[in-house]
Amino acid sequence: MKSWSRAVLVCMLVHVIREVLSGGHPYIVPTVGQVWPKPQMHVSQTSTLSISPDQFTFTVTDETCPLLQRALDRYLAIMFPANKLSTARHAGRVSGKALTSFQIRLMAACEGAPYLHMDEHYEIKIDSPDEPGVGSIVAVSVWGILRGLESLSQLLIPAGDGTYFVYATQIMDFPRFSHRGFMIDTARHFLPMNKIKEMLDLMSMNKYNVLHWHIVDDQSFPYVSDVYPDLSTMGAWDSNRVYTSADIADIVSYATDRGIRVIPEFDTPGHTRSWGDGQPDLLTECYTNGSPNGLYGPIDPSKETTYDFLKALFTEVTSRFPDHYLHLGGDEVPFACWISSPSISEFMVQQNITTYSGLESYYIARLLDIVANLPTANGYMVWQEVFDNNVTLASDTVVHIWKGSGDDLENELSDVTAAGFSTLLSSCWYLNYISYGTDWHPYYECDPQNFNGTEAQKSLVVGGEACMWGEWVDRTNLIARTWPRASVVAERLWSDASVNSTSEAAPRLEEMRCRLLNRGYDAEPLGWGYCDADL
Ligand code: CP6
Repeated sequence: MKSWSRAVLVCMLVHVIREVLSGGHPYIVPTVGQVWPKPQMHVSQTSTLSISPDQFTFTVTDETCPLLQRALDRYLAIMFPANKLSTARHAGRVSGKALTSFQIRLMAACEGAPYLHMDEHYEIKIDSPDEPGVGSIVAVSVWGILRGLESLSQLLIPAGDGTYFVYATQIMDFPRFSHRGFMIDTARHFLPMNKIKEMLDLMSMNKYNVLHWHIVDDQSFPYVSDVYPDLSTMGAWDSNRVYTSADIADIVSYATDRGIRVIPEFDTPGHTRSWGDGQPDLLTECYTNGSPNGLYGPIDPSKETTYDFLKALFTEVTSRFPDHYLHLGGDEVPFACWISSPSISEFMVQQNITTYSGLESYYIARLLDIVANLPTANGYMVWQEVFDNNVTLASDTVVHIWKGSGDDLENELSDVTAAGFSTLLSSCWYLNYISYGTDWHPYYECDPQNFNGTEAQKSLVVGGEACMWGEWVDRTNLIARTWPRASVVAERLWSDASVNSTSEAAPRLEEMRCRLLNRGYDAEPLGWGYCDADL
């Protein structure tokens, strides 16, 4: 503790000196060697060890885990980038004894795919009193090892001469929430495969563990279906802007290697305009003055063929996306077209359905029944409207909250969890909204467990998702608009609830942003300043 407080004092002194030297243009000075998101416990000593890339090796207790072997190769390249001498401000530092061997201790059998509530605990010890001169990561699961490797990579500080140094360190870490998601939208604009992979790389660097892939919507249908090929031949922007089954397998395996689940969203019955091009009888025909007006509304819930179609489509979808969960959407269903349709009115009379939200519920209930009974025994996530409309939901359903703020939001969290459902928060993390100046403080200050409820209710909050809706976002601005703003959400979802001070986080976030830049990603600046890789 004594050495720790000395380190803080030194930091403060450096800060003051820099402010004076910068002639009245103070900026937030990045920290050095801090881990983002902040670990549950991180103690470092003032003593350092030196690392020479050509003498550094990982030794592994479990040689039978290919996913782990691939992760080690990946992290060696991240930790020691070839041909890249840092212009580090830490150059010339005298390092201590050499750290040459780093032990990776996986304590249980290697798992093949990530899942909700997987174990992500890990411990890092570097030159600890009980093991002097040695470095290790210990975890029960390979997912914990992955998180530990990311943290380790962030501890290395370039010495400027091609070697690195690291403080003697102990970290004990685990996530606060088990669903830490990021939503991409490939319907408003197509996103090329390499951008999605770049997002997955950045997500793993921020310990995100779910890619929510809002793959289709009103504007385009880039998912290539073998059972209904016309959906994409007619509904995609064009034949190049599609995701084949091979593309999906590629994304899923790339994500799996990084401990990231892939949850596709096929949003119905609204948001389906593009589905209608390739599946002519699927959508409701809208009427004006008693005759069809050429426009189409939500999926037509009155036709049996609709449900046959959904069963075949979702059988295929769940065979391509191995995660237990599928996102079924269910948001923003407009009623005007249903109201205009004589055949819908007739169907409602027959079925004794008296309201349009009742009709929506009828559709969703049938969809949920289909999905729950697929060969893959799937679970599902839905947007909050489905819960708000009192649709009967399976007990493992995750209700995704995207609307509201203040009391409305707190009441929704409280109602959903009181009903016994797991829930996920996005309302405060719509990163597609931008504004001039610092905008990350509200993201950092939004806490998914900030509502009136019992401990049991709070524990039903499985996490949250930052969303990047794609109306004004394509491959040109996706990365910079997302990062480092999504890093802020990542820390809220990983670190302890008490880690909530924006002023304490700011210098660490600057370091994280510089780190992402150093690693070759175009993360946007947080304010004025400079950093190694901005030349
Ligand atoms: N698309 C779909 C959208 C949105 C939603 N669903 C959306 C709504 C409001 C805002 C941003 C996005 N574009 N399918 C709502 C979940 Cl502000």
